[in-house]
Amino acid sequence: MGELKKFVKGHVVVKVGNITREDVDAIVNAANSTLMGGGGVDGAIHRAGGAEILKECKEIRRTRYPQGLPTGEAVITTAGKMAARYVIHTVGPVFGGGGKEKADQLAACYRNSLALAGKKGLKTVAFPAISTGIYGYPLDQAAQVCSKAIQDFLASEVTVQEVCMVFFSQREADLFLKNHSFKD
Ligand code: AR6
Repeated sequence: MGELKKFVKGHVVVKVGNITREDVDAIVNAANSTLMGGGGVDGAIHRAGGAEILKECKEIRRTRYPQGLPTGEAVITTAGKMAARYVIHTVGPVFGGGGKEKADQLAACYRNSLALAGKKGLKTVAFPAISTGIYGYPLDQAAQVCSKAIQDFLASEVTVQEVCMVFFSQREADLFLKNHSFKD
């Protein structure tokens, strides 16, 4: 399973795969505010990367976010044993009833994760479909929000060269490809 389609002059790649295997500068984790791990892609990332990730997350909690990482924010740790160099942890919104606030928070996850990558000088970043699993954000709606956030970011920043959207299944990738709002 591999690359399906490119957007934004080749700077965005949509693929099917397991994000823990992506050989990029940073993979993004759909975390929760505790940063202590969980199910879904969060659990997979902590398992694949090993204990070093949790150790750094605990330090981030202790020194910067004793109350937990707020929704929409992002922090960075090692990727431990994975091929990627870093994990960027972001907290997506719980969809609940939806609404503009949830869409703004989801866009902030992508924008703040990419800004952090840019600040670190990272060129390649891979995202899972944040909030669309356990947090219940419908993927068709999330596709519109995240593609706009990524395209807007790339229009104003030059460090990040490649953004991968990695879907766990072909069905999810197809739904994304039907609903994204990339303009080129
Ligand atoms: N590679 C790529 N995508 C994956 C992988 C993987 N290895 N595993 C799952 N997905 P979710 P959320 C997809 O539930 O909705 C955790 O407990 C999955 O198919 O992982 O943001 C956290 O600790 C879906 O499309 O994240 C939080 O408590 C997408 O990743 C909560 O879940 C996101 O699904 C966050 O929920």
